[in-house]
Amino acid sequence: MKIALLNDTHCGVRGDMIEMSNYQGRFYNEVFFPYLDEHDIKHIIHLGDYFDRRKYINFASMKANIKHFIEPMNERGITMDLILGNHDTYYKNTNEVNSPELLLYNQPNVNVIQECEVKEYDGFNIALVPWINPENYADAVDFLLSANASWCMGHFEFEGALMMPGMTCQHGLDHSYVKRFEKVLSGHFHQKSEFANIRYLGSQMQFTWSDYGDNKYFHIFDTDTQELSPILNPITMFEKAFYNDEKETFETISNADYEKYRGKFVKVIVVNKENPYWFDTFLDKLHSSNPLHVAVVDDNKHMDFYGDDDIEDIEDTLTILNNYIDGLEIQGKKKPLSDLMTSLYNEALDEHNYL
Ligand SMILES: [Mn+2]
Repeated sequence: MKIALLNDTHCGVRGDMIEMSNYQGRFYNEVFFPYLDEHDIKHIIHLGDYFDRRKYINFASMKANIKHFIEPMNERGITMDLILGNHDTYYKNTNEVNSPELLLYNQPNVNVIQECEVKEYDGFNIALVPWINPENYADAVDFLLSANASWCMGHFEFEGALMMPGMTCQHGLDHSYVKRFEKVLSGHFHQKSEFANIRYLGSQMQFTWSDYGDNKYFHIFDTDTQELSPILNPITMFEKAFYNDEKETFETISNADYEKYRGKFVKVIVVNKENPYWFDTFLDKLHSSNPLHVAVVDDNKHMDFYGDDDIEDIEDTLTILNNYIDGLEIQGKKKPLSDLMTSLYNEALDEHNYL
């Protein structure tokens, strides 16, 4: 049988932001359920973090989730095993109080996995492991070392796994506890990655700037062939617009396609801004497409605050960078390098806006 895998869908994400629940709805409605319909898939395993906030949810998010996910699932006769993730549990040291059990108890098609168990899917055994905490740690390790299954799915924090680009998890479960499995699939970290026999599937949707540029997938697991197929979610929430009017004319700026920014978080990264009027036109056009949020990242604008002769010899970071590049012996490559450094620098300035 074919099973659809979801993980880290985080109902209520970004402080129950309504635009985010609309985005989640678009994923279910335009991408996920049409695929399940087309391939006649009737079962889902969710690898944890169904809800976003550990202690509460806003009624509008809950209602939207029922409309966007639970009702379409029920209408199709689809069932779901829902493994608890860390965001689904109220306390950090036990899974005893958890939102899926409390909020989805009246959903007959949803089976909440609160304890480790081996479940058989059409003759194929899969070990299902909810979030490991101090209370269930010993039992979970026993289970991992003895479960009668070759594949394991859960919500794991493994030491050495990739948390986000460039950052590795320094604590967590030793992955030698799961080495006897052929494959371990996990939710938790939203960036997809693979190490040893462990595969972090990555989230299906973009929730923060850390997800920018990261292709998001849900997965189909075939119990007959043990084949795992990623299916792309093409809908994004985070876009960057690199502004460089050296490469443009007023016409190309006026006639560019701004529709792709509609309803999204947009970062405008200024590489080169020679003509203020053109830049204003660019921003007007961008805003007319109704983006959700626009941040302009432009270090050049700080220059406007100076102009005072007293501080004339203080060099800003970009000037230092550009002077350095200027001194390099790389004929003909200085300009593209300088543009790249400016764009990276401006982007880095804004990185604390992560999350
Ligand atoms: Mn998560």
